[in-house]
Amino acid sequence: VSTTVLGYPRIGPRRELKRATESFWNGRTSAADLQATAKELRTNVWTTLRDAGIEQLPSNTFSLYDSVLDQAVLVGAVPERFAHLTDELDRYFAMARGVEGIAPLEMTKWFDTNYHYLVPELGPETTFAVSGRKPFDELAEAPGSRPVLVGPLSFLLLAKPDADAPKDFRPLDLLDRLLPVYEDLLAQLAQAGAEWVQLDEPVLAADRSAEELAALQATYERLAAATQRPKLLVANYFGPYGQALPVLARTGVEGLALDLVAGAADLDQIASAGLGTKTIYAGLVDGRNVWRTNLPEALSIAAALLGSVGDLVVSSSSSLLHVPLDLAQENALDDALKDRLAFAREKLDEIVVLGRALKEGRESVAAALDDAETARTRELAGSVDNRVRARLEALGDGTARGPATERAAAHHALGALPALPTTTVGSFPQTASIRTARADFRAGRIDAAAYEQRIKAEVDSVIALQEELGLDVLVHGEPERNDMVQYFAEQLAGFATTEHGWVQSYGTRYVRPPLLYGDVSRPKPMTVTWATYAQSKTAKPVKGMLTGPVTMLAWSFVRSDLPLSQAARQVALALRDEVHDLESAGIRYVQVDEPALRELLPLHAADQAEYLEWAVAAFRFATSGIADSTQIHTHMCYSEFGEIVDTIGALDADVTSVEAARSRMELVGDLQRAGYSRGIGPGVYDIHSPRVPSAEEIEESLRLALVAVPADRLWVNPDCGLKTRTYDDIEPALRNLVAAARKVRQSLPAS
Ligand code: THG
Ligand code: ZN
Repeated sequence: VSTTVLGYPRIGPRRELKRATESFWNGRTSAADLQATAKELRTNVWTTLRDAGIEQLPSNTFSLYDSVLDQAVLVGAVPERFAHLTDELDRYFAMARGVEGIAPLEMTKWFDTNYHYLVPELGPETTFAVSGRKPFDELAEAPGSRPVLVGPLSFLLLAKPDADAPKDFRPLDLLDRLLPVYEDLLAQLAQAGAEWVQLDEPVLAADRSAEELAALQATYERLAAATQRPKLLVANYFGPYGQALPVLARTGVEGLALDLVAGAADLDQIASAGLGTKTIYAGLVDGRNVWRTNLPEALSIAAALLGSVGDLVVSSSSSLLHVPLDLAQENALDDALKDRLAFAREKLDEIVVLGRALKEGRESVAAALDDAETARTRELAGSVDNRVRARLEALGDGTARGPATERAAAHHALGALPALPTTTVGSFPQTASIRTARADFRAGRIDAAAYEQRIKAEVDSVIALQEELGLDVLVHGEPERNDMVQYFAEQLAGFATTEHGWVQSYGTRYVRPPLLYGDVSRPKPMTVTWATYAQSKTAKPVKGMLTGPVTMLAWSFVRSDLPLSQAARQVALALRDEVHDLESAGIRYVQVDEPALRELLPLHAADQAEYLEWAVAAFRFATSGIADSTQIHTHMCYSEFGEIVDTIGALDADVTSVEAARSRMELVGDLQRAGYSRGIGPGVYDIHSPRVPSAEEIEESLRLALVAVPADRLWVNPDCGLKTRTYDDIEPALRNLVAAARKVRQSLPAS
């Protein structure tokens, strides 16, 4: 019996990696400075793990940007357009972020987490060869450690065909070309002294075809047959192995890591899977959530496993990358809540306790087990709020609105809008002066009144700009919000927020997910003051802006003692009250964004219908109980709509704005074919690019959209919020957007 983790946060206790990387990008520091900080951060991690008593250290879990990108570079999968960049580090960051005239690799969600990876681009021309020294250098820095690589199957299945690949090309076709490079890597790592290598294969947590399972078997039979290699640990996480477990059991790999939190279903097949000679890395401590482990229960599971496996290593369920670093840094959290939490550092202690209990007997750690049990059962103020539960009960289903046609008629009767109304998705640029004001306020350099004045001045100018541009439905611009989820969590009971609980989202961008620990309620209105202030400055209608229940959950750490569906209903109730209050205050348009609706979609197709049912119900619960004439808008910002086209209709919003610019309005037709019959605002330009679209391009997009959707349902808007842009980009772009809408409007047949 031994102890390990599958990976550890690399960002540093005070986001040192972010600062070092961004200052290198800005040219303020050198590559050597960045590498020195990186090395120091790695050393600190290994020291922390060792000092905590973790026996097997992972290496190569550090990354300057992303581990999938690291793996692409390591096997030489560098697309042609970057080949002329000779400096390794410059090329690496060019692949991550692009450079003048060269687009970066695409970035996409890492399974159902809030982490994003860079998508390798492969084609029939791609050749592979071990390149660079990263895992070898880290192994030299941490002798005796276990290098972690993305496994060959996951690498190929997470990649996409490059732009020149023929239609029938699939990255998996390259398996036979890739495996010799892994054999080479294994040989070199063995030579460098690695006893074990960890090959991450999280794609096994999703549904896999028979062909893919056959590829899995072939891959690991072949790698296991290599003459010179370390012992192989295959690590799947975020779900059970399912059918992949017996497949791998038959190969010669020495170790398998199991996620016994998200993949506890595998426990049923461990005894029969033929693991009697394998080392099982038991992922008993949750790598994805922040609650203390139920140690007595974890210990029983581990003890039961001992009989059916060759050896046992107590581990985290996944890399700890997805949780904040250290609870000890949090000074403002309530003690009783803190007592329930374990961040990455505290999870190490849990793993060590479990390891000791297995080696030296339960009695050796009796005090720690008792303490965990007491903390778990001690009452936590606010975790049950009977008023919330009674209100939910009394409201029942509560998702009904009037028929959509009547709502459209009621709204039309207000006569407020022209055909093809123009609007924006909500946020306006967060200027340096807003950020300064927020920082000054936090640091106590300005008081609440002065801060409010600054924000009001910003709203004034955002409203004035929209009036001058001639937009039809205005927004207040959200200057008071940093991160939307953080903003609402700070105001809702049942949520707590952290000071330093940063988690990497992508590259140098991090988020601080709030902690949803108790029943959720809204002590007072959250957005009404800003919405009505903005409305008081204009005769045009102002749209209220809220974040939907599913997104609030997806981007928070959610309590584990209540089903997600019920937590979602509680958040939805608070939002429903907010929508009602906005309506009472005269706000006739309320947008409830669900950018993360697809993010929580279960990895297994069989679980998806149930999820979508409660997710849709929560959204509808939040947006009903209001007048027919009040318009509900929603916004979603990702391009892979395939799986959820039907869901967009089921949300029953009056208007949905979506990303469509990059796919040339194809989505409009897709939605129409799926029977979607409400208002639609296909984003007419891509805000993620600083390029200003011409009025002619936007006009062409609108005409394309009008082929699929009647004019009385078409809205005109950019494809996402404008928070990350500058006024220099957005002013001319919005001017062209309004001009294009007017032009198309004039050419419509009179109704
Ligand atoms: N909020 C939250 N989660 C998210 C997003 C979000 N997950 C998906 C997607 N959007 C990720 N995108 C980003 C984009 C920008 C930043 C983080 C995630 C970002 N972060 C600031 C930084 O790292 O400097 C810190 C922001 C802050 O002060 O809160 O810029 O929008 N929850
Ligand atoms: Zn968006």
